[in-house]
Amino acid sequence: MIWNEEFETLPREAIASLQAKRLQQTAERVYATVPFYQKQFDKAGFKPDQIKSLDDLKRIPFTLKQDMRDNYPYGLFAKPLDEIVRIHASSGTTGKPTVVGYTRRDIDNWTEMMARSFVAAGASRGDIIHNAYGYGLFTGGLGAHYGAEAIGASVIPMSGGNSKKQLMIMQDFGSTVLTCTPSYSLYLAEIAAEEGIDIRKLKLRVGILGAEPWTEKLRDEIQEKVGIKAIDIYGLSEILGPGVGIECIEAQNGLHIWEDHFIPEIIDPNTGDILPDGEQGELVISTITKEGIPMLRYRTRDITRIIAEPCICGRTHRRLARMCGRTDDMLIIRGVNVFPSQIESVLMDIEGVEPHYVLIVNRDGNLDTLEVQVEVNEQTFSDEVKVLQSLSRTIEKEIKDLLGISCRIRLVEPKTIARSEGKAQRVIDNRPK
Ligand code: DLL
Repeated sequence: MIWNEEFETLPREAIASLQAKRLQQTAERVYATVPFYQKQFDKAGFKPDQIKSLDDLKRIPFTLKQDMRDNYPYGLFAKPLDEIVRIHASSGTTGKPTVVGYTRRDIDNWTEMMARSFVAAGASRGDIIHNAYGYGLFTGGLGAHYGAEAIGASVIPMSGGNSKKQLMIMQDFGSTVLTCTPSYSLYLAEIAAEEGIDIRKLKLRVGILGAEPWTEKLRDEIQEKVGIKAIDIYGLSEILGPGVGIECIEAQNGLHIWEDHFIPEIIDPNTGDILPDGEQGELVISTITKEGIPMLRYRTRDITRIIAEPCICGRTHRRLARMCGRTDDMLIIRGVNVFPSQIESVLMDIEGVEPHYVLIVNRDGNLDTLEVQVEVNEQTFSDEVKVLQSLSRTIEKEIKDLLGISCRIRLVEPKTIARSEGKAQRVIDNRPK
């Protein structure tokens, strides 16, 4: 099923010409209304009316998270506040949040994109959507909520937290679709088991999971433990919130990015050079319909690649491969680049190991050290020391083989690593900045 047949299956040439037209309109608008963009264009030495084709996009300078911080809170808004009907913010790890504003039309477009996303993930009218993304400044809760209503499904606005109650509602109300972070879906499965509920036997059919990096292996684990089809959904507040891209249930391979609203590019994060389709690098997104806070060439810091090949589902919008992490989550350990997702893949391949881990980085003298704390299941934990030692050695060796770095493995008891109701924290970096 496709929500908006006309736009989701537009021929590629039609997408390109729509993008060029909308890009030019956006550039004209931000030049006229946002001093930051005016300066950016002037610095680059050209005027928005010189944007004639998509090829001219590369002349526009990048916009960075720092630019949002420098213009806190409303400096990048392209509309006066009396046209802004909603404000969201992302907390960020340091300092002030990043603030975004939506006009009425922005909310309508977001709702449309989330409606497309739900349908792509196999949801429809008649579904009972259990929305456990947080409601509040975070975009997940309300973003998913509006889209779910738009397709005519019944939404349960659970928000995060209170996991036992979540399970009771799920059971009693007959929830069929779960929306939350991948890590929280596993946590719910764990609480269900403690409560003596077989979560696999509930009516849940699909999970629309995102807001944090996860691996293909974790997907297998979730599908198995929660008994659902797990669909990856991507988004970020600076650009929209959830629904920038989603996997279709037919292929479960790559996230269609709604190209009538966004233009994706992949760049080399070190040089800023644009990379061809298929090559991995940092995702840069330009919004071409947003009114409240349009973003031109926003550097997302998310690492992915563009899949340009047509998809079996019939949608013509290109796909982004599963995000493999963020440039700022990449750990450099003794000169080696390490993404937490690489370690996750290793761990998930090993028998007896649970999908709960944390990476702890320290500096010992001049040397970076990495400790991988990972939970093992009950049975393994009660095994003899010999067995545990051998398991540690296996993990250490697999990581060394894959990444070329030595690390210390600490196997911990089940349920000792902190669970999260939202985004999981997988890295603790204690090195001096
Ligand atoms: O996480 C929006 C969202 C809500 C997306 C619900 C999906 C579902 P922020 O809090 O601004 O917005 O965080 C955005 O989260 O730049 C990525 O680094 C990460 N992220 C989001 N979705 C995925 C995903 C929401 N599917 C940041 N895979 C982004 C990997 C993801 N990382």
